[in-house]
Amino acid sequence: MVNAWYIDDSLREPLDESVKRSDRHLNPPEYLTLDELRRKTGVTIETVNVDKYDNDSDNNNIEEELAKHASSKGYVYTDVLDIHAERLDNYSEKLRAFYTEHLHSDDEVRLVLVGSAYFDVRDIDNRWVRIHVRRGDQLNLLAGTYHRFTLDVDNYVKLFRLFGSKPDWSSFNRPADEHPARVDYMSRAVKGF
Ligand code: KMT
Ligand code: NI
Repeated sequence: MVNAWYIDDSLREPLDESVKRSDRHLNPPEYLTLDELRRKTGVTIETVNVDKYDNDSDNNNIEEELAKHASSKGYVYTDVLDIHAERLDNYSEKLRAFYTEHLHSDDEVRLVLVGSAYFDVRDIDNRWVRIHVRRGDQLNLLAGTYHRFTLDVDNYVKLFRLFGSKPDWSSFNRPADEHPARVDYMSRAVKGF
């Protein structure tokens, strides 16, 4: 089950790594239900039974099985991102870019295979919402959503990435208010998504 909450944004960036990766709750904590999360940010969460894909009869690996499943749902490209210091090239640089507030022209869809992490998204009132995702959680983030990503204190996540069209790896750092995806996102936001 995914938890989402408003974070205490009173501390100025750049933050110590330990603060950045903490839950950063308000006092008292202010959680959002999944319905509030959708209405305030456009983010939806699906739960995928990843264990099912781990134990398939053809002895294919989980990534192949998930890719087949994704293709049946209309995704045209998938890959795996293993966010581990020794296995991911340019690890620190990538983490720095992921934590820089940005948006994309396409939806960002991420399924957690192993570990856990935080996705922070801006809500319609420009407040940061922190979403804690774990194995089996699939986060669907609309094109044009301002967001950022960080590992949590457990320091490891393996993500399955799903793309509805040919991957476009560009990120547009904030401010990108004139970006067509942002303009479109804002017009959906006023209608409550
Ligand atoms: C991105 O665009 O890749 C991100 O926002 C980082 C989260 S997925 C590693
Ligand atoms: Ni992104």
